[in-house]
Amino acid sequence: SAKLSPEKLLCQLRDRVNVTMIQRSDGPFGTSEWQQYLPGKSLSETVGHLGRCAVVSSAGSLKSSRLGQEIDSHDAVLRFNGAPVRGFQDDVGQKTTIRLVNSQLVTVEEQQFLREPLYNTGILIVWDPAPYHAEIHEWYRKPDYNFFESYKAYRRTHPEQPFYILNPKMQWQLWDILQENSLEHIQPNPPSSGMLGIVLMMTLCDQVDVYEFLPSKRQTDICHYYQKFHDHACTMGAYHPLLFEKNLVKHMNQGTDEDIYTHGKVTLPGFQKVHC
Ligand code: NCC
Repeated sequence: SAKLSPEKLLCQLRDRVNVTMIQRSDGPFGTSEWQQYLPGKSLSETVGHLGRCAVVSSAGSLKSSRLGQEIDSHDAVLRFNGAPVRGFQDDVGQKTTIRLVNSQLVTVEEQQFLREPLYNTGILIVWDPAPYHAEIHEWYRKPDYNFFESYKAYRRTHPEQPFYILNPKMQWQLWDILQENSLEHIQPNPPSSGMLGIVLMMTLCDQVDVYEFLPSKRQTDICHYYQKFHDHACTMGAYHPLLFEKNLVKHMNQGTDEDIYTHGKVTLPGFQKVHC
């Protein structure tokens, strides 16, 4: 159902989605208080140039996949929210280079977030479902979840660990492209952490292998590989426009359908490798 050719779509994503982290120069974050909390180095300075990267969805279909070694063979691995590695290495690997978490987790599950060692590995990035194309001051006054105090508390206890705040304009630039390339009207909710993470890694890496975002032959109603909870909506979407995200990613896949079926694997080029 996508309207643009895969090549044009990649160019649109590269040219219109500005993946940036909140910096000192961003309006309300220019205070001397925020200076102490925001990381001094930019994300690209922190990670450097990355070759092959893996994005690991949290889907139940990762269970018994035995993809761990393949995932760990990448230069960098992105994981989401509370997705664990301990006890699941055979299926999901053990390397965590970046962990993308939503503001709900940082706020509602604050005590776990501040205490669990799971979060102490790699670079953390938090994102918040800001209102559609809201101006940064407006968002700062009224974030979806007020995670700022929890962010500061985490930074005080882990000052050496890089921890960024995703600039929320990115998610709506991405949503606009999702909408333009879908025949149906999409609910105005931001893309899932999974889709945001895929585009984030396309800005940092030469190649991005995404695991179990498009479900393999192991597709299941079990929501997460680390829980017993069943919910069809985890894979197909309810709040997030997941089905549209998955169609878009399928359209840009440079790997084979066989790789999707056996490994749940999609291969996307990094934006630096895209010629427009
Ligand atoms: O479930 P969640 O996502 O943490 O999963 C991370 C990303 O993996 C992809 N996924 C997951 C399960 C599945 N069966 N298929 C998939 O493709 C999706 O791309 C998903 O984004 C989120 O996007 O942040 C989300 O977060 C959870 C929850 O807030 C966190 O896990 C923290 O506890 C949301 N669940 C609830 O609010 C109950 C979920 O809707 C979206």
